[in-house]
Amino acid sequence: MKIPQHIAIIMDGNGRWAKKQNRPRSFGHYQGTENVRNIAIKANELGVKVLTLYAFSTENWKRPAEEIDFLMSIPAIFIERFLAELMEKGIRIKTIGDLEPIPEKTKKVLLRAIETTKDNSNMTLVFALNYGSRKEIVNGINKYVEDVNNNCAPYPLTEELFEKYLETSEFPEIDLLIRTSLDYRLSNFLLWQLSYSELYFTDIYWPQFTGDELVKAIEEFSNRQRRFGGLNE
Ligand code: V0D
Repeated sequence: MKIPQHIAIIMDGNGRWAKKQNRPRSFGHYQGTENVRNIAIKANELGVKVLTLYAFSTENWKRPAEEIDFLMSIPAIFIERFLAELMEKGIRIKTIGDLEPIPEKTKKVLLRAIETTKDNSNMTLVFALNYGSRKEIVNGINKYVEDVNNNCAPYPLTEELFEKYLETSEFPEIDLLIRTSLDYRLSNFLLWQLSYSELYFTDIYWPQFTGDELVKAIEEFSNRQRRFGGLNE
């Protein structure tokens, strides 16, 4: 089985999963958080180097204030519960997205977790927070134009150079995107970076996407690589 170096996941279906059993959406988010731990541990065991998770999109601010408050409390819950384990397993936390509008309390927790785990080198767990791909691309263009104006970058721009202006520039190419809960959309997630990635969609809700399901997705990825290996672009 060929293991992808970098997997990205759209963790959809927490609310739907909760509703199906007459529980509040927050219960779905809570179970979804537990599952982030399970999948991160499993990915690390399998030898994945980077796992990027879409935790909060720029669109999510449109949700009810109560739900946003709950979502913003999740990083603290997660870190309180799992930081020791992340340290033990050598997992480093990073974020992409604009942290500026994130509540101060949440930001503090995030920055501390990033700092505490910065020397861990087995796997990087990247949370996309207040992330939107078009915004990332436009920000990158603006930074590039500034560099050109300051004579710090050559003109014209190339693909290779532009990638340095994306927030994912330090990470390897994304080999595999997984989206749970059966919506066939990218929802403004890593549009540039997913150009050549394998896409895997499953009807399983995120809280039920187990380690075995991750292995299934990787097996499918591995088979596609074998079938098309070398011949595809
Ligand atoms: C809710 C399902 C982990 C999707 C998973 C702020 C939506 C659970 C984190 C997390 C969220 C983020 C940063 C960090 C540690 C943990 C998280 C949010 C939502 C939004 F340093 N899960 N998770 N953050 N969900």
